[in-house]
Formats: sequence, C-alpha cells, structure tokens
Amino acid sequence: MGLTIAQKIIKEHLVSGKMVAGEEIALRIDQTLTQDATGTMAYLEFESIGIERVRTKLSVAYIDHNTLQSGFENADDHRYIQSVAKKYGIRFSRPGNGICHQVHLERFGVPGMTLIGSDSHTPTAGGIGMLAMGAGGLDVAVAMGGGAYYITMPKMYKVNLTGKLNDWVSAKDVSLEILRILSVKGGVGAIIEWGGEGIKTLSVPERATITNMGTELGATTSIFPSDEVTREFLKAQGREKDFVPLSSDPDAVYDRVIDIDLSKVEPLLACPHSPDNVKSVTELAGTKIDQVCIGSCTNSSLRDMLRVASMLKGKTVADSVSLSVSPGSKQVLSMLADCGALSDILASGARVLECACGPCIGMGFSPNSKGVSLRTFNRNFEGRSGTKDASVYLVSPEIAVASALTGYITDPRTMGAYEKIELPEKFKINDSAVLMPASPEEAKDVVVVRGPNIKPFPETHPLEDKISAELTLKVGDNITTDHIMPAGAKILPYRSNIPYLSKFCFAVCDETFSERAKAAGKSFIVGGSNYGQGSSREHAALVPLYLGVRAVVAKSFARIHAANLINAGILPLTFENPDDYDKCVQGENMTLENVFDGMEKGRIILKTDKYEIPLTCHYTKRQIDILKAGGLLAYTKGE
Ligand code: MIC
Ligand code: SF4
Repeated sequence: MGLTIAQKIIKEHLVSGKMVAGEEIALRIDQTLTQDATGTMAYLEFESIGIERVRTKLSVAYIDHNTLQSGFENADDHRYIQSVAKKYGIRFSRPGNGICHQVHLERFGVPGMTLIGSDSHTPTAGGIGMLAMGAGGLDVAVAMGGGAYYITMPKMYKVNLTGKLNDWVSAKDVSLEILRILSVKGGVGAIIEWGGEGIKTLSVPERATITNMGTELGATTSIFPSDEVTREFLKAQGREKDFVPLSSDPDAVYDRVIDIDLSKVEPLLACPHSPDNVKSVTELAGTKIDQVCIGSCTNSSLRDMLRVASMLKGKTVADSVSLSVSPGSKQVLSMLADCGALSDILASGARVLECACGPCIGMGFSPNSKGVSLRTFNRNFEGRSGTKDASVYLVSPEIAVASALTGYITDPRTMGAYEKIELPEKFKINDSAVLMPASPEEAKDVVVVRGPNIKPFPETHPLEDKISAELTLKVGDNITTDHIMPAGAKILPYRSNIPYLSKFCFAVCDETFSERAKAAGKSFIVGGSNYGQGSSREHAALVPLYLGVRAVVAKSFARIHAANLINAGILPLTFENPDDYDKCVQGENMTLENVFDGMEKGRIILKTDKYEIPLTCHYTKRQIDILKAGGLLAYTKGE
C-alpha cells in the first residue's frame, strides 16, 4: 500500500508505536521553535530537565508575541530567553525580526523534517512540506532534550485542488472554504494533505496561509508536497540545498477526500465569534466597519503585503476606518521599503506596526466599543481583540483593503483592474537579528538572567486513587484556551508568573471562578465538546493546576489541550454518554473512585449524592505513568 506524504515523514521519524490511526506513536523531532509567550515556561521546564545542550538539529527562540515591553516584566523574560538560548545552543530571533511562523518558513523550514513549536500555528511550515505540529511548552522542552514527541497516529485527509483562483480571491478564502466545509472540529485527529493539479498555482506563502489555518480545523497538522514551487521559494531564500522533493504515492489511501475547485471559491468572511462561521462577501457587503488590521502569521508575507500596497496605492483610507498593517518579518518590511511599496501603504493613511503578532493577540489595537473589525488573522474568538463587545471578522487581505477604502464590507471584485503580484527571484537575506548561541566551551560561562517576574512552576501532586472535589465551573461547547487563560496586553507579560495569571482564569466566562476555585481547594470542571480548542498555551492547564483543578470532564477535547492537561497531571475525562453533561450542576460535590484501575480499563465512574455516571479515557501506559507521577516534569525527572 502506498503512503501519504505525512506517513512517509512519520515513517522516517518513528521511534516507537505502530502507524495505525488511533495508536500512540513517538516521533524524533528535528527542529523546535518557541515564542516568548510560551517560551519562558518552556525554557524553565527545559532547564529543570537538566540537559547541557539542545539535541535537535535546530532550535529557535522567537520574540514576537509581546514586544511592547511595557513595564520590566517582558523585558526581563526576553533577557531570560536570550541568555538561555545562548547557553543551551538555541538561535535567538530578536524582537522586530518577525512572527515566528513567517520567519521560520523563510529562513529555517526544511521539507521532510519534523518540527514542533510551542505555538498552535506551527503547522504553517507544512506549506514548505514539513511535518510541523503545535505542542505544549513541556513537550517542546522534552524534544529539545532529545526526547521523542508523542501523538496519536492521525487519520489522513486529502484536499484535492483543481482549477485556479479567480482574480481578487486568495489563499485565505481557501482556508475559510475548508472551514465552512469541515468546521472547527472537522480536522480533529487528522492530518490534512493538500494536493491535486491546483496546488501548482499556489506559491509557498499562499500554501502557508492554508496550512496555518488548518489549526482552526483542529487538525494535527496540514501539509503540502515539496515540488518545483517549493524549490523556487527555497532558491529565492538562498537555501536551495535544503530542497528535497516530497509527494504521496499514487496508491496512497486517505480516510476522506474533499474536492475543491479553486475557480469556484468566492471571497469569504468568518463572522463573529468563530473561524467556521463563514459567509460570502456578497451576503455581508455594505456592513459598516470601524477598523481593519492586516498581518499575523496567516497573512503577512511579501505576497500579501505587495497586494495590500498595490490596492492602497494612490488611495486614502476611509475617514471612519482605522487601518493597521504589520508585515510578518524584517525581510518582508525591508523589501517593501526597497521597492517603494511601503510608501504607498503609508501614503494611504495606514498605520504601520512592528513585525510582530500585535493586534492578533490583543497587544494593542483593540477595537472601539461595539466596533466592527476586519482582520486578516486566524482567530476571532470573543474578547480576544481586547474589546469584549467588538465584532471581529476574519478576511483576506483583498477584502480587508477594499473595505478599508470604502468604510463598509466591500467585495474586492468591484475594485477594477487586478495587478498580478510576482514574487522576487531573490529575497533580501539579512539574518542580523538572529543571534547565534555560544559554542559548547563558551556556554559554560554564560549566566542565565532571571528577573523577579519569573516565578516557580506550580506545585504538582502525585495522583490519588480517590478524588473528591467541587464542580466549580460548568461551561458549554467549543471553549477556547482564550477563555481558559486569556492573553492581551494586560496579562501577557505575566506568562512566567502563574500565581498572577490565575486571577484571570476563565474571567471571560465567570469572573468569580478564580476565587471560588481557590476557596474550594480541589475542583473539577465540566465542559462540552471540543474543550480547549485554539492556542497551544500550556498555561491553560498550568493555571487550573495551580487553582486546584484535578480533572476536566468534557464531551470531547482538542488535541493539544488534552495533552497539556495530562502533562500538568490533570485528568481529561470524557462523558461515555454525552447527555450526562446535563445532569452535572455547578457547585455540587463529586467523587472519582478507583481512578488507577479505571485508567487502565478506560472507564471511571463519577459519583455524586444524586447520580452516578460513567466517564471514559484512552490513556496509554506512558500517559498513565505521567498522570500518576503528577505530570510530565515529575515523570521526566523521575525516569
Ligand atoms: C495564539 O495565537 O493564541 C497564540 C498566542 O499564538 C498561542 C500561543 C500562546 O498562547 O502563547 C497559540 O496559538 O498557540
Ligand atoms: Fe502570533 Fe496571532 Fe499567529 Fe498566534 S495566531 S502566532 S498570536 S500572529
């Protein structure tokens, strides 16, 4: 039987397990990346594992999420990451160098290699044929130490592209089209492979826009073949030697095949508050808007920025609209400057922001009250923009600019002549903002700098066989990690300070949760389906751990979050009968009995005064040992 692209890479990197969907497999990891919001914790964990130098082929620490450095907290964390990187053999991408995924694609991604990153959009590198996955910081720390990365062998989905995109329709619309078809749950447990004749018409940055938003489908990752388009891109980045061709076998078997004719894709928008709430631009045209933000790891490539500049050239942004443009990397920004496109953007009245995540993670540019904001980003969860009552729509750069010019949601197809954007034969290469680590000899003298914002890892507890606790919170379906542990300018500087962060846990749903959970001592949380979707932030598990949460019972879980809960020593449990969700009442006391035996059998009974309900779990032997030890850190240290 032939193999898919992902199966080929998995086969080459398989450390243990069988390549059968649903079975646990362990993979050798070639490259890792971290960003600053998850990085501090990941490096604290790496340090506590106690290894002298990273054992990967390449590890990069990016600073891109919180570059405001308001107050000493962030600057301290950045210094800490810089010194750790220097000491342990990690490259350090300075603030301003760009968004981790954009820079990694340009400068470091290699087809056929494995990459894990402490950021859920790590699959962006699938655009260049890497098997790239988002993971919790602790998993990344273990991989940096040479340990394997454990996942459930995914199912294989294929999206077959035919035809060619029409003018004014772009890769973002393809991302939204697949979200319309599959929903935010539709990719769970699967790798999405893109193929068919149509892919030849898509450049690497366009492919990366598509693999980037595979995260919003809940997919383990997304991947494109490595072909002549990939070779051209690598060559233009001065890295042709990194090229290897990669394609699926003609008789590869897929669990599901979806056909998309590119010529039929229309300009689309994802309406508030979910990336799969997709509508066509024709349905929404005429809606008044207040703000437009262009950038993020989804749409900040040179291709996107040149499109933005060509649409803005000689025009002025509508008086009622505030427009921000953040190029994805220093390379993109300096090339825009060199070719004059930057002046076209500035002349239109746009605000050019730093090459960083910026508004995407709520670092400034929050919309006005009840504001309507169009963003070329990948997430429009409630409150993520920093304004709770704002309406955020996810759009392509084409819709973004057309609308910024008129002040209303506008179909870009009404914009007249369409200028063809050609990518350069050579990108401008200057890696001065990537600092190299010290040599192994010099590394001994490098002192790791720790500021007062860096607080210790929360206390963990070996698992008990009987757990009695209060159900301190019951929430609904599709709870995101932005609900569990919000980000934004006020909170992000404290990602290495779990006690402080705990005050904001679940604040979007219930401001009293943090205090109540602390008072209860031990607690349980009940959730609906797809609990923990979105970001890879392990803080969404570490903060509940700090607050005493011992188990989360849900209808289903998102992959990275379930792994983070286990890594933190919290039990993720699923209702055997989803209707039992209705029986649970916030505030009641619950007991889990014979937990050890239940974990082995895959079934644990939850008891209260009024009812008994069966819960299921599918832990591997290794996960059971991790949970018993009180989390992955305790387990790794005890090994
Ligand atoms: C996000 O887009 O939500 C983030 C911020 O990039 C996160 C990581 C984080 O919470 O630090 C992600 O997607 O993993
Ligand atoms: Fe940064 Fe936004 Fe991308 Fe997350 S989704 S990595 S915050 S640009």
